[in-house]
Amino acid sequence: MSAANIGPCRDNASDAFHISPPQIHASNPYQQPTAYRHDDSTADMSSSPEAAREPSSASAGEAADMKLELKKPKKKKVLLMGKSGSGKSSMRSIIFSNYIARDTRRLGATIDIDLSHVKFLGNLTLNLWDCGGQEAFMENYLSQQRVHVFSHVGVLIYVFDIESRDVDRDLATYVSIVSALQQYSPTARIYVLIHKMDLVVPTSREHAYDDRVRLVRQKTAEFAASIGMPGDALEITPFATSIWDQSLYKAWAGIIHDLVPNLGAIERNLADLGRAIEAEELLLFERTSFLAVSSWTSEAGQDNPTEDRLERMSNIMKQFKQSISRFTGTPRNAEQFVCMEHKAGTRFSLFILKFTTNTYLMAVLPPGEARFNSAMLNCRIAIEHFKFLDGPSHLAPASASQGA
Ligand SMILES: Nc1nc2c(ncn2[C@@H]2O[C@H](COP(=O)(O)OP(=O)(O)O)[C@@H](O)[C@H]2O)c(=O)[nH]1
Ligand SMILES: [Mg+2]
Repeated sequence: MSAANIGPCRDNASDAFHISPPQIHASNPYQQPTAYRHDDSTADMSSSPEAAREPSSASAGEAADMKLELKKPKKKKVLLMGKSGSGKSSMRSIIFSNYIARDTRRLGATIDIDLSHVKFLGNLTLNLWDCGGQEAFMENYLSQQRVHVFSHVGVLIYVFDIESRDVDRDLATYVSIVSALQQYSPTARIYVLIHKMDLVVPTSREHAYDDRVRLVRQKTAEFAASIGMPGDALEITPFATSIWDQSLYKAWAGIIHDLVPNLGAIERNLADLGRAIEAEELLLFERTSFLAVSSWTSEAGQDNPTEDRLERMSNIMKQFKQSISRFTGTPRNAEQFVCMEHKAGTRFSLFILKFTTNTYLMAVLPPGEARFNSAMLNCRIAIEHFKFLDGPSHLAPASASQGA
């Protein structure tokens, strides 16, 4: 595990992971538990004088909008398309079903459309349409099933195999798919994954990726022009991916990040918590996929030179969950640990805590036992205020307790 990449560079003392049962520290030598204030007006506010002193960062109108947004469960239809064998089912299985990369070799070809519903946080459900990419299926989606497949789409994820021999044909199919999408779901976002990048020699990767993205952009612009749209009207978001490294997590976390309905509220609350516990970084992971939903970094934390540490962490934790599953016999999607602590001597410390029903929280802290204990205690206190992440039903108890 390369956890040494997390946190600022300090010396290399005792790096050892250990899993601990949940502990509540009765005494807190560092500071009094900061009564953590959550700025959603729908939740029971802290009654501390500190919380009363500080004005809410969101205006009243903003809070009302957020309240409305939190109550609205969101369903998103996600089309996963691309040629057969390009790696669609592999990535879906790794991200959402906790497969490891080498297990995907045993996946059979997808016949027609494989539908799955993934509950992602409390009020976001992804309806994933993994569309088998054999030509006969593709023709069918574009003709008989056109309305059924391309209506009400929130996101299209189109996967290109970088090693494909027939690039022109791939691009022609892609344009037909984009055309159908434009007809029935013109507001859908388009993500393009240039996949299996591990198969390209490292020195040529950047060039191969740039070249393929340029071609995809060119075809997209040509299509837009052909239907009388301005050349840049159809935006695509490209990612280079491989199931063999953390690039897959970067792409999917990016996609999910754009879909999470109450991101503004999550980010504000995470920043408040980060400042309260004097953390260098906070990461909020979704429980089963371990995708980073949101993060906050302090000024000192921004000096961290490891730019891909979020997705590295997702990858490390997924591998770790795999190992626990293998050695303990627990199911892959089970909740396998409650708290993990890592103290890297005088460099940094971190913990990963089971947070709300759907999330884990990772806090990276400057070294120091007292600071660590205090932060852990404060994060446990904050759980109550983050329950809004679990969806609309979790707003009720807080409001009810006010009336009780
Ligand atoms: N080298 C490499 N192989 C991959 C990658 N992703 C998927 N594969 C392999 O490609 C094959 C086809 O994958 P699959 O997910 O069934 O493709 P699909 O038809 O698009 O669903 C499987 O043997 C996977 O192990 C990748 O990133 N790199
Ligand atoms: Mg498949």
